[in-house]
Amino acid sequence: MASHIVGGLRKASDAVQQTISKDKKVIDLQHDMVNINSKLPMTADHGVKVENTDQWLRVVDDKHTGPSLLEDQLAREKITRFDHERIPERVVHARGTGAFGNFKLHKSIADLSYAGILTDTSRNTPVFVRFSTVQGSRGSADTVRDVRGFAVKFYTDEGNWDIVGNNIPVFFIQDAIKFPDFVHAVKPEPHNEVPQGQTAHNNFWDFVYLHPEATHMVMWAMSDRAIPRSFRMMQGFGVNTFTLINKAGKCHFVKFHFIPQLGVHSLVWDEALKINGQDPDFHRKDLMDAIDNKAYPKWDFAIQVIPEEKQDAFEFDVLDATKIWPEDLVPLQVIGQLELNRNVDEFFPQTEQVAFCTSHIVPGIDFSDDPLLQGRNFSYFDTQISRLGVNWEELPINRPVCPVLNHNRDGKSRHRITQGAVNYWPNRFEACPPTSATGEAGGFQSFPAMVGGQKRRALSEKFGDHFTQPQLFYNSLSEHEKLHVRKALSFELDHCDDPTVYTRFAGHRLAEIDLALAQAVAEVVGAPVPERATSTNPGKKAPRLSQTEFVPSTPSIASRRIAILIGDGFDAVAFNGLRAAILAARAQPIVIGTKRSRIYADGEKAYVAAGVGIVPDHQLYGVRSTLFDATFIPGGSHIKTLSQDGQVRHWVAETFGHLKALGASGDATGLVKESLAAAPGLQIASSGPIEWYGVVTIGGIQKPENFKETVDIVSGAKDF
Ligand code: HDE
Repeated sequence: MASHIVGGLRKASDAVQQTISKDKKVIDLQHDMVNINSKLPMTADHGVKVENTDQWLRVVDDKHTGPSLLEDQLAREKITRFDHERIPERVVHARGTGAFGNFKLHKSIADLSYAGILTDTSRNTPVFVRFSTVQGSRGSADTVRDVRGFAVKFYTDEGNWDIVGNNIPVFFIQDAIKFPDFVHAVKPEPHNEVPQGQTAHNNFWDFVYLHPEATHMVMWAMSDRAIPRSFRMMQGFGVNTFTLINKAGKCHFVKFHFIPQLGVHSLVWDEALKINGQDPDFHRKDLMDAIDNKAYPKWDFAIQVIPEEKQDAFEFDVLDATKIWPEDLVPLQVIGQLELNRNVDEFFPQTEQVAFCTSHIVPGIDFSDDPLLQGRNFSYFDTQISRLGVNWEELPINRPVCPVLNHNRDGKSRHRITQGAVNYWPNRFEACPPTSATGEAGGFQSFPAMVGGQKRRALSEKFGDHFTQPQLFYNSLSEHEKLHVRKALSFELDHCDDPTVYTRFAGHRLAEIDLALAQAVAEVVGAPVPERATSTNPGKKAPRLSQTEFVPSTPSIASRRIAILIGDGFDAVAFNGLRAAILAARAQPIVIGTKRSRIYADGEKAYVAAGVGIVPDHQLYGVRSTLFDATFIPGGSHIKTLSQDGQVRHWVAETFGHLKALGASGDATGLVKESLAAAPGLQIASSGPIEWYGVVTIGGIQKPENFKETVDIVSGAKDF
């Protein structure tokens, strides 16, 4: 991976650079920036220059031994500051990474909302986006099976608007009051703090069995969506139902969507497990690398809209966050584009201190009675106080780009200095008036919804339908996605050692969704195999629930990582040709050598003095095939060395097993053939006539004798 010595600002392309240099948030943040490379002398926090930061002040004898003095205020400052470096990590979504970018509206929706950001197509709104996992702590691995957070802060001219979304369109629970129970159950268990970064444990599966409403989200979490290839290749969903209010005072229900222009792609589970150990920072590095390499990730921004009077027109409740609005019933309208184009300058003050709130909306957008959203609107503001202090909105990353002025004062770490003698309203100076007092336009006005009824702890009847949509989701998956769900469930329940837990979920709950699925999982995890379905599945499907339907309009390998394996004696023509082609396609060729010292092509030794040859990016034992999207091995005399190396053979077989493109030229085709012939994972049942899927060779290749004519591309990964 490329190193990240500088932030993305200096590396951005000219066009993006121009946009960035006018970006209001960039300008705003510059007020708080200092450059450690400025060669200015070191000072203490109170500004005095520091003479020595290496030795504590001591009373020493002639051998220079003796006690340290508490008097050393500089040493004490250094240690004290260090002692207090940590703040509480987020109670959920602790592990994450962020980047800056902008949002451009393509199509005004003035008929639906009067929000400036949704009507003014000339604006370029700065954004900060933070992606995260949910369960693990700050130091957990990136590629765990988990939901991914997709939180967007739009710094709009009218104030900050936060969409605090996920990469899965539904949630585990329907009522916010259940959130502490849910999070306690999913997090490491209280008696032993195990497991880290996984839902594969008794308490999670116990909870989701006891909450049938969680079944829909569980099906998504067991699908490939929960192991994305990259943050750049996943959808973002606002999940909750918000409302849009137009100038005429009409209200529409709305759901927000981000659709990646690169398409939706995932790892296979075996890859994800291995990458956890091989490169726990895989996703954050992927995002930083893409931005550094100017492959700026982009998402279409889309909305689904339901007019207020159609609230009861569907078989699901439009306020239920465990339900999607199927796209055949409520089509998506693409109205804008989100782009990320600048890496952070420093992780802590930006990515760690950014704080999102679902309650941060701007005029023209409003809440709905979605009971999950209502609770979230309380929880986010509250949690920031415990993480960052009551003045958290003054922190540079959180403060809006429009003026902020009010009578909220004081509190820990107050930063701003407000001049003037009053801090209340009304006041004799009429200082800092609300817009209701001046008649000025633009003040936030809540939608005057009619409400009435009894005070009760209740949800509408439609909230009680827990299985129609999980069935819809599962029915809509392709065969290989279904297989992956089955394997994921089998993995997770295998990690539950309490028979009550895996027996109930596998034998009963899954039979509400799909009998064959329940039977297969129950058998493999050792639960009684159910004989009949516990709910009828009418076989209904909906569009775009399978991620295979998210293919980019122009397929591209841009930003993909392609390994080229070489040793001394590689074929320079094949190597150069392929590397040039990879670069031309704006992908990243990454050279993996038998060593990270200079490697020479066939016949090149004579030129050693002239410094030809190539210094690889990595040596073979420093990385693994799992960290690359494809592999190419050029022919040449190096094949003699490579083919004797078990690591190379494993690399080839693993690449194939993980369904990645594998290229070979000349003598390398023999190496590929032998490595694949020896791989046990390929001896698998077939589901279609796809032989040598993804293998491209120049110079001919014979099928190994024991190789099945038809290879199930999905199960290629079976034994890895
Ligand atoms: Fe969150 N959630 N959440 N959540 N959530 C937090 O806020 C909460 C929910 C989501 O990158 C916390 O700042 C409640 C749904 C993201 O900083 C906390 C409920 C969705 C992030 C909190 C939910 C999310 C959070 C912890 C149920 C998808 C990370 C730290 C009623 C739409 C944001 C923090 C970031 C973080 C509460 C459910 C997404 C405790 C009470 C549904 C992406 O306030």
